[in-house]
Amino acid sequence: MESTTSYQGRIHNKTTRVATQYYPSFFDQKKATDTYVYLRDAIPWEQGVKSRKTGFTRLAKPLDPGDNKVVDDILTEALTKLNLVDKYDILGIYLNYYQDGTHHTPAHSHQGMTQLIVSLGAIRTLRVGNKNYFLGNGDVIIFGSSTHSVPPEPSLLNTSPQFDTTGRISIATFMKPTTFSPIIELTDENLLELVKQISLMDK
Ligand SMILES: O=C(O)CCC(=O)C(=O)O
Ligand SMILES: [Fe+2]
Repeated sequence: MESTTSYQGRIHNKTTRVATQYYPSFFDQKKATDTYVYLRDAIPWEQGVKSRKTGFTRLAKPLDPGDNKVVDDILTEALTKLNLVDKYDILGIYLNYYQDGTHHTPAHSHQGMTQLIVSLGAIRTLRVGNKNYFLGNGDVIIFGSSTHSVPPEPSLLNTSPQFDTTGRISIATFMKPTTFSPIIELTDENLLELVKQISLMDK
């Protein structure tokens, strides 16, 4: 039993470790600002997840792929430019709306997920593990199952040099690697396996 557990642990660590990749100004300012304004005004925002400690945290809206064309298009553009379209499936989308510096996201993690975040509007700190990223209008970041948070910034007035707002909207995207990867590393072993499968199909 014990060996099974540690074996699974090894596989788990191997498949879920994702290095954090930060892309400042991934989207141009006009596109980022237009998307912020559209989402701010068009989304029927709900009270986000409540924290046991602080109560209200932020406004939010869970979406599935296909629910909102603007969100789908911006995510497709990000995944296409990063050459990740074939590598990940989007399992869910969570929009967060921080209207001012009191709105925040407590520390949490998503086990086994890769998270891609598009940040729109005011600059806010995203803490991933023990590193701080100052996400601005149009930035994109990708990270794995590390603990992360958006701490309150009570002194926030207008931190966006390009954009007059204290509000921030994040498009948080939960992804898993596709089970079928078109990139198969050809080794002697899997070549042999492939030949066996093909000869079985012939029968
Ligand atoms: O707003 C952010 O950048 C983070 C949001 C987040 O972690 C989440 O929705 O799971
Ligand atoms: Fe998260």
